[in-house]
Amino acid sequence: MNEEQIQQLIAILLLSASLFFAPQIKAQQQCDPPTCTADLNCDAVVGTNDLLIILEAWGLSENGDLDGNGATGSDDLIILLSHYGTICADTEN
Ligand SMILES: [Ca+2]
Ligand SMILES: [Ca+2]
Repeated sequence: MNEEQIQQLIAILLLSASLFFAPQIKAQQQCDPPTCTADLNCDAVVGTNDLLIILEAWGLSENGDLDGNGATGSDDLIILLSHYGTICADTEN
């Protein structure tokens, strides 16, 4: 499987995931900058809502940009997945 096929597979998986989750969960507002890596909506957890932000921004905007290249794509998804489930420490303390 070459890189293009992998990207297409990822896109299909993302579309499936967004269709599955969209009726139940709407992406939350974003914070800038994130309080911890990949926590795009600053709810102190790296999870579904952060994934939705990436899905909505995929190829369209930098809203889900995690690697700082100015676009949202597979590299950002990989970063999010590597942190998925992380409970962020309270940065206020
Ligand atoms: Ca989050
Ligand atoms: Ca990026």
